[in-house]
Amino acid sequence: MKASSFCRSPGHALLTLAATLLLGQIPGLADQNAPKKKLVVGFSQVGAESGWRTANTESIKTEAAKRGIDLRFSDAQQKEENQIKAIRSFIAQGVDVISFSPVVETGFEPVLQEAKRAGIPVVLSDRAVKVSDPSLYVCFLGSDFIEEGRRAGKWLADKTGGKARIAELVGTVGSAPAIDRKKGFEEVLAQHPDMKIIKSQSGDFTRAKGKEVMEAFLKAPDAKEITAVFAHNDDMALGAIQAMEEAGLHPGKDIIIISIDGVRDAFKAMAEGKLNCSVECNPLLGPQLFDIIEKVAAGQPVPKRIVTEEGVYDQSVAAATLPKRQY
Ligand code: GYE
Repeated sequence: MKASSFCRSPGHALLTLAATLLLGQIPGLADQNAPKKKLVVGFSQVGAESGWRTANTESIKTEAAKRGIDLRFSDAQQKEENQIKAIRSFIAQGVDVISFSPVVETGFEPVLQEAKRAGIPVVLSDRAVKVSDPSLYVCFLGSDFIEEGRRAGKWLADKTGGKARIAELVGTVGSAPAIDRKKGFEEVLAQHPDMKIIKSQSGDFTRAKGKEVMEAFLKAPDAKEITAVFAHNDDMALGAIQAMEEAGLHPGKDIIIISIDGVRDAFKAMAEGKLNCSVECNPLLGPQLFDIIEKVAAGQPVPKRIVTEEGVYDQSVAAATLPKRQY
């Protein structure tokens, strides 16, 4: 039978047309064969300052690709103004969801209001913002940085019997992890009168600046008093280790070093006896982040805060754990 023989009369043709229009009203029937619209997500990343960040970026990009998401990725090079520009451009592009890892906690309120006015939901990844209106973002996925600071403090108190003169390498000034890790660490110190921070300076979460700051600490007249280093991330600790070695010291022995993140290079340094402990901060947020983003895009409810699960590793387990480490 020829295809044309289906529409023999004008009446039949009208009926066919009506049926087609009707089916078009029933969701899921008419567009079954139409290509699914890709979810468009704008993501503004902090930068590429550390091993943690590299692993985090990789996790986000891989997961987006796996799910067929159109990811518009932008690197802010650790500058808040670059992030604000990126978010504005995502709004102009009309993306479905915006996600970002804020360099610092404050200053994002106006641009978040713009996103809200444009009806684009925002999901925070890794770091938090301080805003007066919590409806400016739908969900914050990330670690409990205060708890990480506490874990570092407790480990150091145990290791040193509650006696330490500490040099602190602080993360990016004004960032959630720097503020909260210091807070948690100092909470523990408050219970140990013989544990004191005698030096504290920002190394901006990078290896190069961690090294620079440690060099300056080691040149100070009271350098010999330092018995421990608390670095807010592994990269700064690894920089500090270089500085100590260049100054003829034995990192991990002459000075006890504890840091946060638990990246592969930290495990290597622990296995070599140079770093004493690393508190875990999991960067592999991609799968959880896109679970949240897909729910948000589908209009489903998500919790306001999702905390990632993490542990503490020291030299006693470093060599055994290293081969299994994903980042
Ligand atoms: O610890 C550090 C990175 O925000 C948790 O940022 C993150 C921190 C991480 O530069 O290495």
